[in-house]
Amino acid sequence: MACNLKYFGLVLGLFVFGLAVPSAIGSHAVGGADVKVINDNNNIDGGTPNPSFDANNRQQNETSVAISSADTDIVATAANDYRMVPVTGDVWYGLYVSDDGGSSWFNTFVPGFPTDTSAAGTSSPISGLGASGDPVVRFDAAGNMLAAGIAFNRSFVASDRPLDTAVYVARYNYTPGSPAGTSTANRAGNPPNFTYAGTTIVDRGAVGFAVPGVVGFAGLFTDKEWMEIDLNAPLASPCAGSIYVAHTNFHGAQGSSPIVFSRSTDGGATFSSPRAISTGGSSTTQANEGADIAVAPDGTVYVAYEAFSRSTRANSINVVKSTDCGRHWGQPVRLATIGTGQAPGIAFRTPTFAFIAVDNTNPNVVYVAYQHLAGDYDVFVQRSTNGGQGWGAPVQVNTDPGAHQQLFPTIEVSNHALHVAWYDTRNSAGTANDQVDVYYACSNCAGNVYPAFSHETRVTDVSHNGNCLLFGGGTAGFHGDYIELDAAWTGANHLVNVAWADHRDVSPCDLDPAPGPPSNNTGNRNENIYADRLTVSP
Ligand SMILES: [Ca+2]
Ligand SMILES: [Ca+2]
Ligand SMILES: [Ca+2]
Ligand SMILES: [Ca+2]
Repeated sequence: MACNLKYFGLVLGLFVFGLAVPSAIGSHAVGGADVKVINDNNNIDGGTPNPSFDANNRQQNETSVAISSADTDIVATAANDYRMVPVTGDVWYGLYVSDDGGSSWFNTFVPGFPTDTSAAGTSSPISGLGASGDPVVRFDAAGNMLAAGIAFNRSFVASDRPLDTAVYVARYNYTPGSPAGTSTANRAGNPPNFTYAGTTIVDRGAVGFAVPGVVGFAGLFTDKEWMEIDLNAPLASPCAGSIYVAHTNFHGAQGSSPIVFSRSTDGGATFSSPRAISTGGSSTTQANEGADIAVAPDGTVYVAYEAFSRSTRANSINVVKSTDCGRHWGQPVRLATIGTGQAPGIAFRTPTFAFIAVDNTNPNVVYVAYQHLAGDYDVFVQRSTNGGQGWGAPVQVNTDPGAHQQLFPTIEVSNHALHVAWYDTRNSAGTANDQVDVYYACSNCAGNVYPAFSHETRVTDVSHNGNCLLFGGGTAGFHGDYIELDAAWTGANHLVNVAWADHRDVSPCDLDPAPGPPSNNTGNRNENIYADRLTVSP
């Protein structure tokens, strides 16, 4: 996201554990041609942008992905979308929906963007806020779509905007057969098969990014939520249908930053008051970020997050657990001490988040993924087989013949198989790390049993230069802070949908850190979202 609050904890920690070695077994995962998700203008000046059309060829990054549990042909992704910057001056929440498994994509926005004068827009509780992003998209068991994000005002303005930072969830009812709506610069059309049904504030604060005399920012900034929905049948989980949101509340640039948790038991109409879940136990830390949620097949809720200490400079990955639908939480369990910091050779920031998934066949088998810096970054997974109390040794998922960067892991489980994808600079020349690809591997698939992982599959058809300076007027790199995959089991194979930010359409790629060139409409800021669907054998 465009704010710079997510990675205060850029310190080096100790790395004390041994590593298992991935195995290499024959082909098992087959990707398709990369599909361009963004409806842009192929680097031609195309006039007026709107939620359906990136006419000015601007940036999109930071992807979430979900496959509908009602119909695996329906896939959603979402991103920070800068297409309206020439009109509104800031980023908004781009929502992209496919009804053919990811072969084609409808583009729209969550309502409420600054020029949205529709009834849906003006009645939204985030109407009046200048920016929105940090997208997460999910489907409930009936196929309804939920879109979680943050919204805020970037500049310090006081009395006219009493609410200027929020975590929210927008709901789209599944309406099979309903046509795609029409978007203009003043309204966002409905995705095909969905009908927008309102937005609810989960948490709110007030923040000033440029308060006189204050370093960093003042106030409460509600940052980077993640969302999961309990998709279990009512007989399997007492919490079936619950919607869970976890996010980080930054209290000033130097204050505490607990992970807080909220739940909805009415389909997103209302949420419980957010409560801190990350500050207990003997290894308590007041500074946390990067939370992810997983729901077990019995309804147990797990949250993983990164903790960092301003006094000891140690960063760690931690997990907390609730067995009563998020009402009460156990003490945090620390499973890894990690190295963090800016990835060498990479111009975009590389913050560390934690990611968690639960085996759908066993509620006590839990996986956590993270990136660890020891000279270069690699992607690691750890597993618990006793409900998160004890954790096995870290397993390095990626091979790394050239000591390049492996970053931004994303994990999910389908039918006992663990799927992992990440950004990878292994195809850069020599010691450079400028060429970015997406790679994929799995465990408990294709004859591999954890801790063995499959051979790695290159998802991207072409590499892209991740170091293009697309932000700050041509002075700064930014590539989003995460990517995501989702997986579904068909009865014969796993379907794995991945989406990522990509610079292949950026022309020319600005590598000069001096200011400029100014943004044009013909491609020098044309970062886009691309996606692929892999078919993976059991
Ligand atoms: Ca591909
Ligand atoms: Ca590496
Ligand atoms: Ca420049
Ligand atoms: Ca674009």
